[in-house]
Amino acid sequence: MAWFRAASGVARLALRRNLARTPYHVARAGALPRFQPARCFHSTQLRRAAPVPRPVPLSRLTDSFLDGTSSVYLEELQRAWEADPSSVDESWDNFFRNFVGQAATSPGISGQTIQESMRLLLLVRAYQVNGHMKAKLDPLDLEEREMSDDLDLALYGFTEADLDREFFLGVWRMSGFLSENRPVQTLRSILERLEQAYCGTVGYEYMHIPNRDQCNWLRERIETVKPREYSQERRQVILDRLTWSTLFENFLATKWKAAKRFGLEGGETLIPGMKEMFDRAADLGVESIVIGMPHRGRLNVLGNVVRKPLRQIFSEFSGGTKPVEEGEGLYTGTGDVKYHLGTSYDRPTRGGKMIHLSLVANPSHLEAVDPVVVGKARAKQYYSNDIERTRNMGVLIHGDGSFAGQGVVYETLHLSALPNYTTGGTIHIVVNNQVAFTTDPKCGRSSQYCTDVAKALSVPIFHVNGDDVEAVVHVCELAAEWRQTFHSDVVVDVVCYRRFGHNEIDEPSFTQPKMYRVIQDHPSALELYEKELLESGRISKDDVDRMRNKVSTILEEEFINSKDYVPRKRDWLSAYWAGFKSPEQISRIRNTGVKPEILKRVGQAITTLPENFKPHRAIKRIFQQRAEMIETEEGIDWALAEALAFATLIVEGNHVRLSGQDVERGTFSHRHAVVHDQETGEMYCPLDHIIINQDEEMFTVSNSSLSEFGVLGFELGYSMENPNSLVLWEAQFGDFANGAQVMFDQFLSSGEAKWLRQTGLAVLLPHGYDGQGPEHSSGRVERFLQMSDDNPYIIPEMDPTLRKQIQECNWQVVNVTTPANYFHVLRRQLHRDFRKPLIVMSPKNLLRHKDCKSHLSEFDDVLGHPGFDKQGTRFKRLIKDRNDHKEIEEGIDRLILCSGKVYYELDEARKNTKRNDVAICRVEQLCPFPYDLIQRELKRYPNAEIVWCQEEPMNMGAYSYVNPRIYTAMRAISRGNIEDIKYVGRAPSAATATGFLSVHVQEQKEILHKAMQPEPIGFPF
Ligand SMILES: Cc1ncc(C[n+]2csc(CCOP(=O)(O)OP(=O)(O)O)c2C)c(N)n1
Ligand SMILES: [Mg+2]
Repeated sequence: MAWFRAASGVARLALRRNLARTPYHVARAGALPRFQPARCFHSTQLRRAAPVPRPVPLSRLTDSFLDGTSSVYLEELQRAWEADPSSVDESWDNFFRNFVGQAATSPGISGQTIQESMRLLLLVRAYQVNGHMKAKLDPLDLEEREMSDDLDLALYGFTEADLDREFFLGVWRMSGFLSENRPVQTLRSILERLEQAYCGTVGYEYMHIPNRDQCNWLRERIETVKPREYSQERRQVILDRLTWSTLFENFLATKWKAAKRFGLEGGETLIPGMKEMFDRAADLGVESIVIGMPHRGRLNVLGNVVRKPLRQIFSEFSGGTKPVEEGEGLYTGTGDVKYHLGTSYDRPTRGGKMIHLSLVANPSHLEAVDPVVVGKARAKQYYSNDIERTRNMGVLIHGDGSFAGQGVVYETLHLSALPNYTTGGTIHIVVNNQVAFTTDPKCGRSSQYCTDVAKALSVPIFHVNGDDVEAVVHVCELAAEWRQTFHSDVVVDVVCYRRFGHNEIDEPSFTQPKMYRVIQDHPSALELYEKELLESGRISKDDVDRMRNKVSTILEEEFINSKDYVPRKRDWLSAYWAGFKSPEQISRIRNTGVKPEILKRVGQAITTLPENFKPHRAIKRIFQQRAEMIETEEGIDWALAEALAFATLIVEGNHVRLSGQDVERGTFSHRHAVVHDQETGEMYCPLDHIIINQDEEMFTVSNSSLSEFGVLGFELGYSMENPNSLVLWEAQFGDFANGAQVMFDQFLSSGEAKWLRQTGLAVLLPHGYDGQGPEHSSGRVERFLQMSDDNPYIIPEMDPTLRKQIQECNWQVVNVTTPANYFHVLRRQLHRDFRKPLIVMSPKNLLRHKDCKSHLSEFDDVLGHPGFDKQGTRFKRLIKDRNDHKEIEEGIDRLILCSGKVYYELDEARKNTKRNDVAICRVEQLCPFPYDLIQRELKRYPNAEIVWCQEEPMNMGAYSYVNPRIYTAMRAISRGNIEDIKYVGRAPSAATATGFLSVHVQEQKEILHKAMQPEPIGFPF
């Protein structure tokens, strides 16, 4: 086999050099005219002089090519083969059969030089790498791109005169073209094969994938001997699906001429492509697909792929009707435009299986739904025990502009292979209509393809001409096969066009006149396919007409039925959510205390490390201290309280998942949810060992990639799948959450109102002023409060048994100050019959604060214990003053209302100043506002000056939120007016905090000083 080795060694070297060249589009920029339609592979005009080859006839090849002894070996092998062809390896059999047999009669081969052999290999390789550059991808044929001269024969020293010479390509250990048993071919036929495989209506990009098996797998499918051929039956199905796709848009266009629908015209082959992809995926074991997509063609996908009833789509198109009253519990929310709505259906596949499809609702913000879909797919895998990740998958549809432009695309792609985020591959389909609103690709991206961002992953990208429906179907199927085989992402780039404007009332010729002149006369993909099938006699005109008539008739019927369509009660909660309450149905408030024996038992589990485990010395001490806290029941700190909340939820059968940057250890080195053996590096997660045979993923804590948008979106999607889970995302520092602002604005704060979907996602945002500068102090609580939808001037029903305040509010914002209260607020997320997002301004220095400790009795449900209120042990929305004040305390001169860690500083200052006439109450739940408890405290201190104290500047923090609400509470009990609410805190500021520690210290001192000053505080401060 030395011949093989030697030859492939030389070739590898040459290839590596070839591949290492600077990318042509960079290296050659400026050297060539900008748009050179260099599509001519038969060119005899050499653009660049090729090095003159020094011919060495193959027949004379001896030791210079084969190493020393191998020529002898070859002769022996040949003799053996002549005696018995089966006595040698199959590849040698091929070699001798083709090469030796013909050598005598074929002057072409005998003249083949080593250099030519090498160059031929390079040529084949060049097609594999760059063939896509020459593929006929643009249906409009307007595409102007630089052609790689790698595909120019002249570069390899060949001329037209060589085209009919026969060449021996070799039998290589590589799938596809180079492995075939037909090594002797004319150069013309070699080129034809390469052109057919790589330069047709599909352009394959896969040579950036380093995995040899994966490349071989693709080559086997790309470099096939026979061109792709669908059966008559398949063609009928494809035509039928394309007819549905096309006539659906036509129908909408005629019925609602001026309505925005972001039609798919120009990209109609997406529908047959998707359907065939799903059918193929179902054949290969996929049972459920989560789909995310933007506006373009969404209605078509809803109707034709997901099979949302057409009458419902048409009814919504006509303005829709709000669901009719059907007894208690009807909640319609604020609704959303038709092209944002999600839905889910079970639909049969061509192969006779059923597949569950859910299209996730999404906002206008392009690509924001990407991580949500992936997170939801991952959750489906967890709940269905889909260990191989082959039964549930995510499919994302993108626009060309947004795929290239939006950073969240990259953030999502980069989750794809992370152990705690992978879904075994997302299939991406880009509806590449070569324009984004009014912007041309050349102004919208710096890369050659809109899909180039995906090359950051080692995944294949299939570019396909959207006018060739069979090619679209082919690559869609191939994508499904790839995903099911290699469990990784894959991209299908459907190069199409947009027949009309960005929406139906836009005029595209204002900005793309040339393109639209061509589009005007361009036949639809359906017309092209019908023509092709008619001309080849594969289908009759009658069949075509029958198909069109059938579709038109059904569309008409559904349109008529849409007029009487009455939406059903609610289309929102999937199977897992049965019994969960809408904001209009009362959910009983439950206690969150836990039996003491359970607390003890789980407490021991989470503080015990395996016997032979060797943790870091400091960690060992921390675990010892935690064990003591459980043992003595005293001094439970933040991290242990959190672990107790997680552990008790797990004992109750819930799934707990915490993700974010560095959450395993904790940014502030406080959590240590995963401990590392200092000798072996082994990891141990105590919370994985709460119950016997605990499922590995039941508790998941995972450091994430350094992405806020992507990871928060992922967790949001994850949380929406099943209510029996506490899903948490923690920001490194609270302010970094603004990198995920779209998630807060468009999903978390408004998703239930717009789309009737609930989530109990908890978001932990480290917050607090401790002199770390402007970027690590504030979690920007004001932003979350500003987005809260509770009315500042109306006190809702506050009776404990009738209270729906939280249900009616869009989310909860808390700033908790005790470990026990943190424990209860986390547990409360699941101990209710509805789900609501929870924003927690979480502490930093309270993690180790000497006074920020709780007694175990505050966690339990024992009557008479300190946590036990009138109703039992629950999260305290407000913590009254530490002093054991009676129902009325007339001697208190000042009531300070505050939230968060400033409480401890105020308390300290009160002690230092001996201001026993000052009461300090902690508003632990800012939103929705605890009117009842505020009023209780106002009544308790009838003579007190009312002060809101915060560390944040006046234009930040909770001040703007609480001010009108405190006033509303006061007004309801006839207690003063808005000017009676005094402000103590930092002055308005552009930056959240000073960068100078000394200034911080001074400011903090002043706040405390003012809060305790003996003289009354002026208005407003
Ligand atoms: C994040 C974001 N920025 C801007 C917009 C406004 N906008 C809506 S559609 C669109 C063009 C999208 O182009 P492309 O992704 O190519 O999709 P197409 O409409 O061509 O299908 C723009 C800029 C948006 N919806 N979302
Ligand atoms: Mg576009």
